[in-house]
Amino acid sequence: FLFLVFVFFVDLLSDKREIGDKVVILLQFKMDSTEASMNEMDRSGAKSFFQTAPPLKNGHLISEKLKDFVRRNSEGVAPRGIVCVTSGGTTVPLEQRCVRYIDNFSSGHRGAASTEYFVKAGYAVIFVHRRGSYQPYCRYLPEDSFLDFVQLDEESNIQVPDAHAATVRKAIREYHKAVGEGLLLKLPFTTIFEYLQILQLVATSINCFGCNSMFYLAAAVSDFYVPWESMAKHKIQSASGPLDMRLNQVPKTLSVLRKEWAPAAFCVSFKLETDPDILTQKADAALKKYGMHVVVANLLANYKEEVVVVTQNEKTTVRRNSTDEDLEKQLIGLLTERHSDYINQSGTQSNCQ
Ligand code: PAZ
Repeated sequence: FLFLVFVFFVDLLSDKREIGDKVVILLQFKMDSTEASMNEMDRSGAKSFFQTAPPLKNGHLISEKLKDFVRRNSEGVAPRGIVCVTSGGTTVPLEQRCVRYIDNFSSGHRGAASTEYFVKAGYAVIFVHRRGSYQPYCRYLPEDSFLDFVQLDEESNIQVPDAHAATVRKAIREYHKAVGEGLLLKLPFTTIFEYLQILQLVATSINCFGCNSMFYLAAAVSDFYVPWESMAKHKIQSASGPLDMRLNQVPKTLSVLRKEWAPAAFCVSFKLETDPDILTQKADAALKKYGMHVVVANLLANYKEEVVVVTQNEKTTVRRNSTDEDLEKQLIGLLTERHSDYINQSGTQSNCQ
């Protein structure tokens, strides 16, 4: 009888384990297939987005500029770090001959300030920015007219008033140094169509830098758009009454960037929210979903004062110490450290010849 109970017990255990294994395998399969189908959806979504987007007007020129910039910064013995900083908001045109558009909140100040600190840290920077947004080294523009910074003397020579002299001198010096040393390439965009096509060109151009490349994606990118082929050709008329419009979802190109365009690059994306209760959970989700190395989480209410740097292992709050200081100084300090750790752990090398 005891022997029979023992046999039954062993049988039960092995069954359980088998059932357990089956469940694990099943769950694992479900996760893999969901992830795979999501990646496939992102990939095919991106493909059809690019196929139907109006082609870049100056795509050839941008490619040439990128080629030149990559060549210049990959010469020399020690590999230089290269970073693509995206900055400002993308627009979604509602008409092909665009009179109206949907915009995204971003002045471009964060991207402009960050670019300065990346250059200071020795990086070559590709500054992909919204036309008319804040620019590195002259962040006091465009809000303040440059005419406030100059005056004419008795002989009509242009002078900078003493009150602004130190700021302007520093800006001129640092800007010309960055440009003179070939460390800054500026590429402007306005629409979501331009932005994503430029991002793809940049990513595939700097892929040869391997782990020495970084993406710092601070731009506020549209989530919804009107596909070009279904967009009104001319100005939408108001006489026909209220406007009903269906917006498609913009494909999630972050995972395509990570997996296909620049798989060895160190990727930092930003997450802006208005509800503090969901901020870090959304950042965690973006980290996993798109395979980002870092997500910088910020709230609309205080994004100039504080951000949370989220990685797989840490959540570090970065606060600016005073209103005279840029938060980006500390933020870029932290990110360049994390990038160095990544380079040390990663095996990939620059291969731009
Ligand atoms: O450009 P800016 O300095 O006015 O603002 C920066 C920011 C808030 C747009 C940026 O920190 C950010 O969160 N970008 C990502 C926005 C998004 O989640 O789409």
